Amino acid sequence: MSERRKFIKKSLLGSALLVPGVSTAFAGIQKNQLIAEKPLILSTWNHGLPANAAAIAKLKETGSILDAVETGVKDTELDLSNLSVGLQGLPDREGITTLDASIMTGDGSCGSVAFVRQVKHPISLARAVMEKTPHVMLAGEGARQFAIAEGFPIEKEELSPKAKEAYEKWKITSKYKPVINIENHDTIGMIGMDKDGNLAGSCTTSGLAYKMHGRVGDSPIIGAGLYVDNEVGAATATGLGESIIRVCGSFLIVELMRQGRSPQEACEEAVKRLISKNKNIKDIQAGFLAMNKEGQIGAYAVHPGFNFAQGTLGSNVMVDSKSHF
Ligand code: SD4
Repeated sequence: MSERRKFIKKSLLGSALLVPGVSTAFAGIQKNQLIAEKPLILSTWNHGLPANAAAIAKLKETGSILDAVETGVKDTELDLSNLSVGLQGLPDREGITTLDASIMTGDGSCGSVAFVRQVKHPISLARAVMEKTPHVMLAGEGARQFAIAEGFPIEKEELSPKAKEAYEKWKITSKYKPVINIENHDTIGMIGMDKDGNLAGSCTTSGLAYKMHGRVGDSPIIGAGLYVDNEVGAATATGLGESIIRVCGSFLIVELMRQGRSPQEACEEAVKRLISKNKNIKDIQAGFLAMNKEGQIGAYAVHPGFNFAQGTLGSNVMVDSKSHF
């Protein structure tokens, strides 16, 4: 691409980014055209805006993209209004909130925790698994024991007032049916690149509301909810975890980018694959978010309603994703 075309594309994007907090129409930007500046942080859904801001502040402070993606999603883990992330999230069928999280850097280092209880920052526990154990994933009571050994505070096990109220209501019928963009809409997946092109990502969730006790979604599964490779790019996922695991969604996107697809094309192909492998697609929402090493961005979902926050040093805006239906 000529330098002039690159400049025009950057300018177009720049003008979209000048209005903080204003949603831009991603649909208007052609495939392959979205080139953002570095550093770049992308994260899923509206809570991505404050999360991106926390990530960017951390990046400015330490210069570490790993620190940035950990700190960014910690903000969401503490957000009491978010009922799909952190200990305030909606519980499983038994009334117990269990958390899943993963973290990864572009050199292949990764860590995750699944089905963990009483830990306020599962993302930091996932980072500790990555940095302090020979393993990639710890689950359930073992993950909690590791948290205790590492000095993480263990929280009292009680539902937040909002979650308790919702759970009591749910118990009246006790029916579980994932509802598009209502129940499945709040996980945070964050991917970021520093000014030198080093990548990292994080993903954290309380999973699906009223899931079976022991259910683990895509978010802590490296390759499903998150995948990062410094040679290519990064991807993360949100939505019905079972549908995402079936196609190894985030890994699939990174591999498609490795073969030359743009992040947008890769996200669209992954959604197509997901649709082909899942029955009752009208009841399933899933969305993917990706970037490549050049700073090109992709986002695509099964149904309308998915959005993401795009942050750079100078701006932080919401962008609407396109969808298959
Ligand atoms: C899960 N993928 O546990 C998560 C849920 C989610 O936005 O993404 N909600 O299946």
